[in-house]
Amino acid sequence: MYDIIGDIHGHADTLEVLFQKMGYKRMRGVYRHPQERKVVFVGDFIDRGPKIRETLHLVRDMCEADQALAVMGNHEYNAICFHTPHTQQGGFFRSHSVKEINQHIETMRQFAHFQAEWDSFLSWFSSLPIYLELPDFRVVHACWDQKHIDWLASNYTGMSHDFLTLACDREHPSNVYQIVEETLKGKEYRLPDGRSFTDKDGTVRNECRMRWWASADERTHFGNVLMECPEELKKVEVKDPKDLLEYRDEKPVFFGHYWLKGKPASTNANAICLDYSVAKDGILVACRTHIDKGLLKKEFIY
Ligand SMILES: [Mn+2]
Repeated sequence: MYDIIGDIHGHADTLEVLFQKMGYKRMRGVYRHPQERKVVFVGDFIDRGPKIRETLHLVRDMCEADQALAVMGNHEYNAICFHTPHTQQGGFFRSHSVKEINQHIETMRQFAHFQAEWDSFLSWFSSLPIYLELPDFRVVHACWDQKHIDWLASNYTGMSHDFLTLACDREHPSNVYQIVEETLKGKEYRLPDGRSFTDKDGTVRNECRMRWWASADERTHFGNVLMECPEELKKVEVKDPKDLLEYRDEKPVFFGHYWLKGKPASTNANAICLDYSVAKDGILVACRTHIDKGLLKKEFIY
């Protein structure tokens, strides 16, 4: 069975402590579990933290030794776009303006003398799946919307130049931009009545991230449904919560991405976030799974 691990963002030492807590031992250069458990990583290995190279080696080595699976996070996707030249339009698939550079600069600094190694990680990022549908559960970095997953299942064959051209064109009628953005970065909800708010970086926004995993009985007010909900909307009732995406499937889905705070707890037993902000004074969280009488049992380890 599997241990699913949340967003790491370069915190390799914390990752090694977690491996040891879970009984993994380094053998023949790679962390392995004596009872042949395997790891699934939910993506976001790079940017922000102090040991990005070490994290990438730990994670990729486990994947290549068949001890782990991994999905792509938005930071790996952004890195692919940042470093791939857009041959039709010039420049790169991701803009190189101040905001994008700042998000990625820690990774570049740590790879300053390791260009060939970085190139090999970039091509590894491109090989990562966008989601995993395993027999007992699912994994995605930010959002499992079945209609997006269905589209990817029948159309996605890799991060080719053609695919990036579509995925980075927000005006293109194909909707590929939205499919990739929402799956890797989450769903946003447009605030009602033309409202907006100023976020912590001073950016004025008229959309908020949705807690698409929230259980039905929690979805009463905007304060329960939106992340970073503007104060004045918190007590406003959601008129038709059924219209918002909600995860109702029996098969559990694990994801990361949302910078949750505090101790791990899931409000929906079938949609479990494992990102508890290790890169912002939080903790790195794993979920240990096993099958008991046909049901998937879960236990947080941190
Ligand atoms: Mn993320």
